Amino acid sequence: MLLASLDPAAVAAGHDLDDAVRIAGSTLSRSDLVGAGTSVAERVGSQVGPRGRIAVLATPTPTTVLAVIGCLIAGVPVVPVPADVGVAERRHILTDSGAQAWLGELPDEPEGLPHIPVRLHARSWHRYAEPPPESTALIVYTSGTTGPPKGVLISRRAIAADVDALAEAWQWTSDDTLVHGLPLFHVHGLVLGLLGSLRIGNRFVHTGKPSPEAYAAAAGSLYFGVPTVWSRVVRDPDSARTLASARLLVSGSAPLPVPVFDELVRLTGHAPVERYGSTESLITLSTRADGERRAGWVGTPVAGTSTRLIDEAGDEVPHDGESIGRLEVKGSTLFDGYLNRPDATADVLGADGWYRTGDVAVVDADGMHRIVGRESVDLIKSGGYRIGAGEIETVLLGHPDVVEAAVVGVPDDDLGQRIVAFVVGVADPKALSDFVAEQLSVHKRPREVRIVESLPRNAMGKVLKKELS
Ligand code: MCA
Ligand code: AMP
Repeated sequence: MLLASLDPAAVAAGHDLDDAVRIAGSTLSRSDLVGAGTSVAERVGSQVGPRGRIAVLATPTPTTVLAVIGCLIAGVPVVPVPADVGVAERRHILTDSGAQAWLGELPDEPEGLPHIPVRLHARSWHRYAEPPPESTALIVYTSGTTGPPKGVLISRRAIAADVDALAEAWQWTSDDTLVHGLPLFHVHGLVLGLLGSLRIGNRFVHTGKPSPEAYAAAAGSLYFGVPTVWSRVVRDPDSARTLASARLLVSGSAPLPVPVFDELVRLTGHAPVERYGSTESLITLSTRADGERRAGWVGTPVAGTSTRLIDEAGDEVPHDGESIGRLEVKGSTLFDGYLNRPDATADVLGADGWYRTGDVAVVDADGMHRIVGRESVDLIKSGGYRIGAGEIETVLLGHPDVVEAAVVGVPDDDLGQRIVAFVVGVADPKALSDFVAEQLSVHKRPREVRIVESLPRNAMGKVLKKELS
């Protein structure tokens, strides 16, 4: 069973847990999750049927938790919609996914879709058969270098395989209390944090905004964060020291700067576990609870996963800790393609099962991996969010005051990369930034808009992004 701790028979037989999930000031027991989640499943099943797809505005609330659990019980794929989504991105996600209804929280503008409410106090004890492992659990929208976000088809099998592999690497058990304050519309917060906890059966605490104080107050044993969170934690030494009582601190979604790693060691006594992955592959590399944790390195393949490094000629690169190659991964945690996009799927997923990650890496003789960078400057990681320069440029070019636009990620101590837009035109920078936030989502808004006379271009007319910073 995917959500193994929510087995109705086991819960009825006394394997309950009073505080299985704590989120937004509410506490839900396992029997609350089973009873209310099954009631959601009944409604979803009767309104959209097993071939349906359901949009969930993924705010960090009990409603969202029950909406996701209900769909997973019913076997109906969930389309998590970013909580801070804007107009154009919301329309794109709804149209592309073919979602038939909103479940749970409602956005300002439902775009004509019906609404299925989540009733927190409703209960059903109907027993559903477990949907097939190959069926789609989630369709998670993620940015590419160009065009609007693509829907990544994630199966139940991939989620189960990844959580089990990470449990083995991190010695993650039902005795843990897992804490994070990450969004529930991406793999890190939703798949690893929430669904992982419901599979393993540990207590799960969502802190709301992932501030150092909130992490310190949560008294967890296992903490997840993106590097921006950890860098904020080490800048608050009192909160950081409180985390000394934890068992394991885990960082991922973007490179953890070495000084932040070192400060975590100094203040908490813990060398953080670093792990690497993507929406398409889930988490494929990690250092281990019982192994070396080396600053700047993301570990070895998790159980069921293999990797290879490929050079320009398509040959394998030696594992000598220095030779750089394109990282490819293969295994049971991979996605089943992009929804409606066989072309884009074929670009990254070979018939031989290797997924081309778009990242470049080195591997040492012990199989330890270091991510060196990305192949494309057009994929930006800011605060752990993956953002395509192209989608922001398209929105900016749709503004009447903009003649030309180029978007880059500039190194930033707090966010890893900061989104900066270079714009030719007579425009108000703040208005342009707000325009992107309204159309795409708040976290995609440029931190800076610089109005320039012209953009540097090569002889072919292509913008020279490396000259913009
Ligand atoms: C920001 N603000 C602004 C502007 N920029 N206001 C006006 N104009 C601007 N240009 C506002 C924000 O809305 C926010 O307001 C406040 O300023 C602080 O913003 P910020 O610095 O962004 O901090 P934050 O809102 O606290 O966000 C930092 C964060 C966040 C919490 C680290 O970036 C985050 O949650 N990141 C996680 C992303 C993630 O989960 N990625 C995983 C992808 P206000 O305070 O009012 O809100 S999955 C993945 O990558 C794979 C599978 C993997 O490996 O995990
Ligand atoms: P996303 O689709 O949001 O899951 O982003 C996936 C991308 O995040 C990867 O292809 C990497 O570029 C980056 N990433 C994830 N984890 C790490 C890490 N530990 N170190 C460096 N980059 C990472």
